[in-house]
Amino acid sequence: MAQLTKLQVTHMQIKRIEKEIRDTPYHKGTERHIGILRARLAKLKDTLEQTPLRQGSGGGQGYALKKQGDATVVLVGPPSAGKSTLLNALTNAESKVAPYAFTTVSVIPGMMKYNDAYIQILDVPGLIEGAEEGKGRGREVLSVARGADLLVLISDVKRPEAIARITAALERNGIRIDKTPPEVKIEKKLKGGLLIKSNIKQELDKETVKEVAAEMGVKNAEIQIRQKVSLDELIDVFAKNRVYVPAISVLNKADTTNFQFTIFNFQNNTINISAETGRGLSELKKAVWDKLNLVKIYLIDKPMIVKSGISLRDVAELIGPDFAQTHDRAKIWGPTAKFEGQEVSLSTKVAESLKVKFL
Ligand SMILES: Nc1nc2c(ncn2[C@@H]2O[C@H](COP(=O)(O)OP(=O)(O)O)[C@@H](O)[C@H]2O)c(=O)[nH]1
Ligand SMILES: [Mg+2]
Repeated sequence: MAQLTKLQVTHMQIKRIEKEIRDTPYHKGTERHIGILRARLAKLKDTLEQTPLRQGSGGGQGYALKKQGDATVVLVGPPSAGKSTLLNALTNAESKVAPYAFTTVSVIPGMMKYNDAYIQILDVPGLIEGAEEGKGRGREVLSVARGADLLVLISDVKRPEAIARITAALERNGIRIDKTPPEVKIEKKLKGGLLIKSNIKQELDKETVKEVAAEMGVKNAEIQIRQKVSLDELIDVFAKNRVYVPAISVLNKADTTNFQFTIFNFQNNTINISAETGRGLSELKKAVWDKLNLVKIYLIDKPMIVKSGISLRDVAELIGPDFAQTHDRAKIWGPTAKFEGQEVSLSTKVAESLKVKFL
C-alpha cells in the first residue's frame, strides 16, 4: 500500500473527529467531551492552513497580489453572480464577463475613487462548495478573503440563499463575518496550571474551559472571560488564523424582478443592485465607505485617508518610522480642535476633516 502523506493523515483524522461529533448528542453530560473534540478539530485545521500549497498547484499569478490603495474590498460570491460586471461598473478594471461560470480564473484588481480615497476592489473566482478542501481555487480565494478590510458578499436575486452558504463556508475556514473577537484575555504563565476567571455567569463549566485550553496548547495561564462565550467562541480565542472581517451583503440582477426594486432591503439585510443598469451602485459605494470606517484628514493641505479613531502617532507611523521618530507634537485645525492651530500631543485622535501640521 502506498504510504499516506502527512496531509492525508490529517484529513482522515479530521473526518473521524467530525463523524464522532456528529454522532454524539450534545447535552450537559457530553459537553466536555465535545469541547475536547472541537478543540482537537480546530487545532488540526490550523495545521492544515499552515501546510504550504504544493508548487504549481494552481496558485498562478494574481494571488501574490499586493494590497494597494487605502483599503481593500474583496467580492465573494457564487459563479455568475455578476462579480466581474460589478467590478467593471465600480472601477477602472476590465474583468471578463460571461454568461457561463468560471470565467474569472485569477484575482482581478480595480481601483475605486471615493471621497478622495482609493479603494482597491478585488474580483476573485466564484466560491464554490468544497472550497475548504482546496478544491477549485477555493483555497486561494479564501486566503485573499482573509486579507480583506471588507467583504462584499454577492449573489443574485434568484439565489439569495447563496449568501448564507458562503458565509458558512467562510466561517468554517476561520473567517468571522461581521463579528468582534470574544472578550477573553489570556495571560500565559510559566507554571501554576490554568486559572479561569469570569465575572459573568457562563454556560460552559470551568472544567470544559480548562480542557479546551489544554487541548489547544495552553497549559499554564490566567484566562479572564469578560463576556458570555459559546464553545465555538472559546475555541476561536485559542485558535490561530482567526480573522474578523466586516461584510456587506448584496443581491445583484435586481433589474430582472418585475417591479421597480427597493435598494435597501432591511428584512434580509441586503443591498439590491443592478450592476448592469447601475441602479443601487451609488448607495453601495456609500455603504462600502461607511463600513470601512475611514476618515479624511489633511496634512497641511494634502488629504490622507486613515482609519477613523487612530491617533496622530499612528498617522506619523504611517508616513514612516523615521518621521514618527522625529515628531512628537502637532498643530490641529478643524472640528475637534479647541481653537484653530491648537498644539497637541500625538495621542490626539483623528476625526473627519481634521487639518494637521506635525511639529
Ligand atoms: N440582468 C442582469 N444580468 C447581469 C447583471 N450583472 C451581470 N449580469 C450577467 O450575468 C452573467 C455573469 O456575470 P459575470 O460578471 O461574469 O459574473 P461572475 O461570474 O460573478 O463574475 C453575465 O451574462 C452578465 O451579463 C445585472 O445586474 N443584471
Ligand atoms: Mg467573474
